Amino acid sequence: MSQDLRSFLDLAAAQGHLVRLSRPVDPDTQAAALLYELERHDKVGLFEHIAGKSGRLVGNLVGRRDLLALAMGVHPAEFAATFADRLQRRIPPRPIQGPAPVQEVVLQGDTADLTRLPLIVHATRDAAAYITAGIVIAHDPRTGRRNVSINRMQLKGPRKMGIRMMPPQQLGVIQSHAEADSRPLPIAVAIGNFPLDLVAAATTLPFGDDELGLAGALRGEPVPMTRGVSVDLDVPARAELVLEGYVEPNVREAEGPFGDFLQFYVPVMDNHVFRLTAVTHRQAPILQAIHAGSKEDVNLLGISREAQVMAAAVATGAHVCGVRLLPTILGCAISIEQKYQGEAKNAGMAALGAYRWLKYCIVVDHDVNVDELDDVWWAVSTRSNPSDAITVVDRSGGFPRDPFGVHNSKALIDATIPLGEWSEFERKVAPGAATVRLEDFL
Ligand SMILES: Cc1cc2nc3c(=O)[nH]c(=O)nc-3n(C[C@H](O)[C@H](O)[C@H](O)COP(=O)(O)O)c2cc1C
Ligand SMILES: [Mn+2]
Repeated sequence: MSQDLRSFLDLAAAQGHLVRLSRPVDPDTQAAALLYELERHDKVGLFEHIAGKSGRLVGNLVGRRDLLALAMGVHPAEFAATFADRLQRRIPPRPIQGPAPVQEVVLQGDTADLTRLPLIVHATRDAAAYITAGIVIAHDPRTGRRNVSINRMQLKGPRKMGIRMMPPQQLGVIQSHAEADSRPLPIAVAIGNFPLDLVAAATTLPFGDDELGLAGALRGEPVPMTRGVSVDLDVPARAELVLEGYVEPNVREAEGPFGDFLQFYVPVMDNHVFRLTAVTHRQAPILQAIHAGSKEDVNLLGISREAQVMAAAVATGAHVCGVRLLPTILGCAISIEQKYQGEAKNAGMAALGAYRWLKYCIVVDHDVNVDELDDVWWAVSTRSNPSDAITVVDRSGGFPRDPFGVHNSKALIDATIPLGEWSEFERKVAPGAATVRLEDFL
């Protein structure tokens, strides 16, 4: 089966996790709230009718990790280990055999019109509708190497968008190389992707390491590509839609405000400007929207960072059972099977050091489910003594956009029980807990 958005939607449907929204949805006043509704219900949603726009929209596409695991062809319990293994591998993309679905419809010049697309307003004070789930493809003019990342883009006109891409983010660095020669930077923005490609795009690899090579490794086969119609770039041939164009050199314009991933609005800032040269798409394309800071956003950014934290904690010699970044990528819970007193602190410090933005790290015992915040907080409140459980590291630095200095220290919370005291701390279990079901008694 082809690995693309449509096959993934089939997979979600087969698992009973796809809902179709057949009634018209207003892109400015309803769609964003429905994304939260989808998250609350843990469903992938296909919006079949966005009022006044042409094309469909998918929401909460990567909210469920079990579906991502199935997309990788493994059992959900194997997800983290499989990702960590494939993160070390690369399968480079290759040209598609036969016609490219993404170029079934080609629009250039005045017929290419961004205002026709089902782009939505994500938060009440946002400046405009935004693209939040596009993967941006560019080549460094100095090395020729490709980079792929996710960057928000503000709708500004039929053929103009603002784009957020500041160094040290690699697209920003690449653009600065083009700008040094006063050259426009050609880019392609693919929307409606196979979810594993989004995971790859949200992963920070060393500069020059092509995220599409990781996407291929996650898929287990190359991402099929085709040549852009107006730019000298290859684009994902089975994406739903591609915007082709360029980033203007030496131009910055106001972009924002935008409700960003810490749930705050980032203020108006001077950012880059994208000029559209072509839109290509499939018939009845399905675009995608992601809420910054939503569970799926944390999934996308968290998966690779959890692998990083896991590797660091394991390197201390700890037996690590689980790592989860929740509910933002600034906090994490690690469960370990503790072998000696103090091991939790060593594992937690390694985690805090390995991932720069990590601000709070909570270490729990192996019987605590790190995917459930309630469970983690239960462990903190029942098993830790605040006077010695909390270790603060001053002035360690963290998330960089920090005008009020709330991210420049780190804390570790050791919520593990005193070593060897299982009989005192064992959780009670109701008789029949594993087998008795309410529905059998109705
Ligand atoms: C939904 C979503 C939106 C994002 N928006 C931006 C953005 O506007 N600007 C940015 O610098 N990074 C953004 N990111 C993060 C980058 O895509 C991510 O850090 C990526 O790994 C950067 O690629 P690079 O390592 O090649 O620089 C976003 C991530 C997600 C999942
Ligand atoms: Mn990169």
